[in-house]
Formats: sequence, structure tokens, C-alpha cells
Amino acid sequence: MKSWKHIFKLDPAKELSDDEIDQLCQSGTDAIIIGGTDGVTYDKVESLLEKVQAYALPCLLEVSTMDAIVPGFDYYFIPMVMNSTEKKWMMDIQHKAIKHYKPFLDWGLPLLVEGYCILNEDCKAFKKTNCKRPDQEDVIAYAYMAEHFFSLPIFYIEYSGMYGDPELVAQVKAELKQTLLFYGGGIVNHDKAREMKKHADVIIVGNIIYDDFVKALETVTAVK
Ligand code: 1GP
Repeated sequence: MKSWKHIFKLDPAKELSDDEIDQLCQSGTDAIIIGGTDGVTYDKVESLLEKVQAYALPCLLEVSTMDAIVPGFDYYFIPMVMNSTEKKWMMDIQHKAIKHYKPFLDWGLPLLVEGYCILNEDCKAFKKTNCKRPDQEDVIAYAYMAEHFFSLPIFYIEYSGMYGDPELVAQVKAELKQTLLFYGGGIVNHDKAREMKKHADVIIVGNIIYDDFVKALETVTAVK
């Protein structure tokens, strides 16, 4: 994972043809995340996983609901929303899930916790998790906590649907030594992919897959 640069995030609630899935998986991206905020069901996740599993590419589930934890993924990403105003999104839903799935964890289910910092006030995840918009110093402090308090493998700057501030991403990157920096949001073309990848360890590309497929593929070649 330390060498990864680019990940496509596929939303199980949205449609892709088999040919599009083939192109995404053969594009040179480093991994596929399956995850979304609304309309994520067990059957939709399972059906998408089956298609992606045909390729020699790591496939990760970003867990957003306990009802759709499908077995067979290479990793399970567990978001902890650090700038939520509710403890629920930082600790309680994860605690509930661990209680429920403890036997599977004892068998070695590969979990990775992502410290999320959500910065786009208009995105669904910001509203759903009752986030507070952090300023620059707040974000840097969250990154510090992700690495030094919680030893998280991943700190995720999330601007879903909106292109973020590359300077802020650069400042966060300068704080992190062990924790990987993921950046997602508004990467809709070659130039934005290249600019954000200068600072983040890994860029995550989502919406543009569904809005302009050719441009989505260009984000891979931009960083490879
Ligand atoms: C969403 O960070 C990802 O969780 C990607 O964002 O959909 O804006 O590319 P976009």
C-alpha cells in the first residue's frame, strides 16, 4: 500500500457496464475501493465485488453500513470521522460493528482505520456525520492526532465533489511521517490529479467515473 498512488472509488449504488469496469481495472490504478454514502446494499456490494475480483487488483470495502459487510475483500477500510461533532461517528458505530463481527476479526479480517477529515460542507458525508468545518490549524492538528495519538495507517482529506486546497494538503503531508495521506475530492482531470498527487500519497477518484469516463481514466496516467 505504501507504493500506491491512485485509487478509483466505485459507488455500489451507481451503474457501470462490464466494459467500463474492465477499463477501470486495467487502467493502471493501484486499487479499487467500493464505498458510498447512500443506497449501499449487500447485494449491490457483492455484485460489484464479484466483477472486480476477476482482476489482479486489490479490492477494498469502505464500510459505511453494517448491513453491507460482504466477505472476500482484500481490506476493510473503517472510517473514523475526526471532525464530526458526534462521538457516534468517531467511535460508537465502530464499537458496535466490532462487537458484532468480533469472531471474524479473530479469524484475521484485514481492517484498516482511516482518520477522515471532511472539508466540503455541501457533501453528503459532511451533513450525515454532522461535521464542523475545521480551519487549517484544526486540520493539521487532526493529522497530528491521527499519527501520534491513534497511530492510524491512513489520514483521509475528504472534499468529495469539490476540489480542495493543494496548499493545505501540502501542509498536512509535511506533518505526517508514518500515516499515509489520502486525498479525495474533485479530481476530474489530468491536471488536478497531477497537482494533488504532488502532495498526497494517494489520490482517490470517484464522481468523474460517472460524469466523464475518459477523463477519469486520464487521472491514472497523470500520476503514473
Ligand atoms: C469520495 O474522496 C472520494 O469519497 C472522491 O471524491 O467523488 O469528488 O472524486 P470525488
